[in-house]
Amino acid sequence: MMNPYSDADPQETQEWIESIEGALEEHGYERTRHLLETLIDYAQSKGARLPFNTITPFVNTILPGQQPVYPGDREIERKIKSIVRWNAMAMVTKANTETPGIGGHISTYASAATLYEVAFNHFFKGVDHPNGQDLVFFQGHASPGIYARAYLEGRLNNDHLHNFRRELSKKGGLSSYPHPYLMPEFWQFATVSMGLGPIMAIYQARFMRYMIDRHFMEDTGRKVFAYLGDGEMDEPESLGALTLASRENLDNLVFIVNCNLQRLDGPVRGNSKVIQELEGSFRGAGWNVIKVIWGSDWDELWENDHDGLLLKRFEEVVDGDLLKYVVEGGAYIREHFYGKYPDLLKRVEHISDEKLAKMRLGGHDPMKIYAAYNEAMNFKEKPTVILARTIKGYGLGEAGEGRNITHNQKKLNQNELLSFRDRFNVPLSDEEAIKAPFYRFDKDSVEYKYLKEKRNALGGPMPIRTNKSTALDIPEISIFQELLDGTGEREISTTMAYVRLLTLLTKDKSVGKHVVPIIPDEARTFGMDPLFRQLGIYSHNGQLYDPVDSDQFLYYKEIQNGQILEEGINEAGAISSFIAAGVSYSTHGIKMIPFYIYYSMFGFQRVWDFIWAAGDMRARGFLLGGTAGRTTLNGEGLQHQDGHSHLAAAATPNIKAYDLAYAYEIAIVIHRGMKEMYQDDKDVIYYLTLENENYAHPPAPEGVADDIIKGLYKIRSTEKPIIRLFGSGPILGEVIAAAELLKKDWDIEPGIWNVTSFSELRRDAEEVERWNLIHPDKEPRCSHLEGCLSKHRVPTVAASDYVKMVSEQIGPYVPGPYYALGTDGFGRSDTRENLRHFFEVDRYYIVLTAIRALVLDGKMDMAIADEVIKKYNINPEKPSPITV
Ligand SMILES: Cc1ncc(C[n+]2csc(CCOP(=O)(O)OP(=O)(O)O)c2C)c(N)n1
Ligand SMILES: [Mg+2]
Repeated sequence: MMNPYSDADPQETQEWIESIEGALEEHGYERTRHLLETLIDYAQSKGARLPFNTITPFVNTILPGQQPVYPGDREIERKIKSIVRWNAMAMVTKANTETPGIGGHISTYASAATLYEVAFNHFFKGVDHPNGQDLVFFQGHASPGIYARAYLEGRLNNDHLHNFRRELSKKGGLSSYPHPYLMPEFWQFATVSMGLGPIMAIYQARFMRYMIDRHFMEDTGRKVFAYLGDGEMDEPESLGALTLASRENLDNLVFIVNCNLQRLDGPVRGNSKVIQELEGSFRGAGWNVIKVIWGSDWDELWENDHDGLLLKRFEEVVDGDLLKYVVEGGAYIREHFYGKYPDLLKRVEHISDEKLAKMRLGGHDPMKIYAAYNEAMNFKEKPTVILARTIKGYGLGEAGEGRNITHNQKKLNQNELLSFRDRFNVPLSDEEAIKAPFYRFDKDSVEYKYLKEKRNALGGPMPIRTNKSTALDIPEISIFQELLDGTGEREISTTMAYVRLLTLLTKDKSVGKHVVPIIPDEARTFGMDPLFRQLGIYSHNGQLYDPVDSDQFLYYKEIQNGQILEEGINEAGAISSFIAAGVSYSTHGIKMIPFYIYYSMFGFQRVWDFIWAAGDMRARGFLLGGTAGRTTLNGEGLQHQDGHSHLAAAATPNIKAYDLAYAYEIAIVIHRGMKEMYQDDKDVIYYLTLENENYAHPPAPEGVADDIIKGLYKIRSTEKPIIRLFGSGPILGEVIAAAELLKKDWDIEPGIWNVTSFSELRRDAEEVERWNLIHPDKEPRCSHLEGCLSKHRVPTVAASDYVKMVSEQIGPYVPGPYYALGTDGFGRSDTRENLRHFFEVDRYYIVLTAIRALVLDGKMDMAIADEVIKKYNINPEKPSPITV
C-alpha cells in the first residue's frame, strides 16, 4: 500500500498509481488485477525478489462503491436486534440474580448481534427452503442471543428463557451452550469446546461435497457457516485444517470470526493485530479473506486518506491501543490517536468527541456485514472467511464494554440496566426495566411480522435440527456367513476379519453405498488397500496423475465419486469426517454408516473431546481401534500400545464398546449395531477394538448373539465349578491356555467365559441395581451378569489386554470374589509372549491368580501357590509394570 512516509521517490510512485487508477477506471478490477499480477510475475522473473506477503492494509476488503444495496428495512431490523440484545442480556442477568453463580455470557453475543441478525434476516436457509438447509455452527457462548431470537419468533416461551441453565426445572430449561443431545430439535452442532467447531465445519463442508459427488444429493448451493471467536482461533484445531478447505475448493464454507480482540482474560493479541495475523494465516492457506473492520461512519475518513496518513497511524497502533480507545472515549482518541500527527488531527476537527467515540466498527454495521456475506455467497472455488471487527460487550458501557472483565460479566445492576435500555431504545419504563423482563413484540406488530416474513422466505426458523431420514434396509446377517463359519485351521487377525466384513458389506446392494470407510493413512497397516481399487478414494478433482502402481490390479485409485475417505495423517480431521457422516441422517436426511478405523492409541487418547462432541451431536457409526491391546501390538512400544481406550469408552455415555476375540463376534456386533442405529434410530456409537494377532477362529456357537451384545457368554462349562475364568479379546487365548494348564498340572477345571464388553455389562448391572434400589417393594430385577453367574458363588479371575480398571468396573456386581489382571503401566517393545509375561497377563499369571483365589477361598493350601511360582519360573523379583 502506498505509504509516502517511507518512500524515496514519491513522485515516481504517484505516476505508477495514476496508471493503476487509469486502468481501474477504464477496465475495472479484473483487468487491473491481471495487469498487476503480470507485473509482479515479471519483476519476480527478473530477480526482484518480492517478499511473500499475505497481509493487506488494515482496511475493509470491500470498498463502499462495491457494496450492494441493502435489501432489508434497516430501521425495523435495528429494533428487532435491540430487543434480541435486551432479552439475551436479561436472560443471563435474571439467571444470575436468582441463582448466583449459574453463569452465562452477555458480552459475546453483544459483540456478535449484527453478524447474526443480518444472517438471520437475509442468509440462513431453513429446512423448508427449496434449496435445503444451511448448516450453522453458532459460537457456543453466544447461545443467549440465539435463544433470545427464537423467543421473539415464538419458538421458545418465558419459562424456557427463565430457566436458561436450569435444565432440570419442571417447566423445562435451556442448555448452557449448543447441545443437540439436550435440545435435539433445536441445536445441530456442539461448538463450545473451543476449536472443535472450526475443524468440524470444514469437514461438514467437505462431506456435503462428498455426498454431492457420490450422487446422494444435488448441489443446491447450501452453505456451512461457522461463527468463531478470535481467541478460539488459537486452538490448533481451529487453523489446522484450513488448507484442506482451499485444496478441496470448498466454496460452500464460510467462517465468520468475531474479532472483538478479546478472549476471556484480556486481549487476544495486545501487542499486535489479531485481524492481520488471521488474514495472513487464511490467505496463506488459500482462503478468500474479507476484512470488515470499519463501519460506514469511517467511509469518508478513508476516502480522504489520499496520502495514507490515517492508514500509517492505524498500522502503528496495536490491538491493546484499539481496546483502550473503546474504553477511554473521544477526547482520549483525539489526543492519543489522531493527535500524534497534526495533519491527522485536522481531519477530525469537525467531529465531536462523542461522535469520535461512537464511530461504528465494521462488525456492528449491517451494510458492511451484508456486503461481506453477499460476496461470500457468490465467491467461487475458495472458502471465505469474514474477519469482522467488533466490540466485546457492545452497548454495556461501564458494565463491561471492551473491559478486560467483560467476559465474566454475568449480570447488570439497576443503573446499568437503565443505560442499556436507553442505549438500545428498549420500550420499557424505569420501573419495568430494572426487573430485566423479557420483551416480546405483539403478533400484529410490524416487527413480529417482519421477522416471521424474513424467516418464512428463507425456509423457516434456525437453528433447527430434524431427522427426515428413512431407515436403511439392513441385510440378513448371513451376508457375513463366512465369518460366522470360522476360519478352520487358518489363522487370521480380528483386523483381517473386519476388513473382510467391510468388503462384503460394501458389496451389498441395499446398504453398501451408504458405508463411508474412513482411514487416516493407515489402510495398508490394516490390510485395507485392496479396497482402494474396489471402492475408490474420494477426490473431488478425480485423479489428475497416472499412479505409480497403475499397472497393478489393486492400484491407488482416486476418483470423484470414490467412497473411501483417506484423510492422511490427521486423526482430528478423520474424526470430524466421522462426525459429518455420522450426523448425515439429520444434516442431509440420508443415513450414512461411517466406519472409521485408526491406530487405537490415536483414538480416544487423542481425539476424545471430538468423540464426546459426536455423542452430544447424536452421531452414529462405528469406531474401530485397530492394532489395539497393550501386549498384542508388540514391537511398537510405549506411544503406540493402547491399554486404556476401553476405560475412556466406558466413561463416554453413548459409546457401546466391545473387545472382541472372534470373527463371528465382529459380524454379530456390527450387524446388530447397524440395526440399532440405522433401523431403530438409536443415537449410539459402536466402538470395537481389533488386533493384529493371528489365530484360528471357531464357528459361531448357537444362540449366543444376544449374550455377545450384552457383553458375556460362556464358552466352556464344567461339571463341578470351583472357579471361573473371564477372558476378553486377544487375551482370551491366554485364558484358554491357562485353563488347560490348570487341568493338566493342577487338576482344576474352570468354567470359561468370554467377555465381549465390560462396559455394557457394567451399565446393565448399574441400571438394574438402581432400579432395585428405588423399587424395594417390587420383585428385584436381575442383570445379565448376575443371570449368568449367580448359580455358583465361586471366585472369578478376569484377564484382558487393558488396564485392570476396565475389567474391575464389573467387580461390585460379580457374585463371589473377583480378581482382575490387566496391562497397567507404559508399554514396551518386545515379543508378545515377553510382554504378556511382563504385564502379568499371560497364562502363568492367570494360573497363579486362580490358585491363589482358591487358596483364599479355602479350597487349597497356600503352599500350592508357591509351587506354581516355581513350576512356571515366575520371578518374584521381576520389576513391576505398574510402578514407573
Ligand atoms: C477448549 C476450551 N478451552 C477453554 C474454554 C473456556 N472458554 C470459553 S469462552 C472462552 C474465551 C473465548 O474467547 P473468544 O474465542 O475470543 O470469544 P469471544 O467471547 O471473545 O467472542 C474460553 C477460554 C472452552 N470453552 N473450551
Ligand atoms: Mg474474542
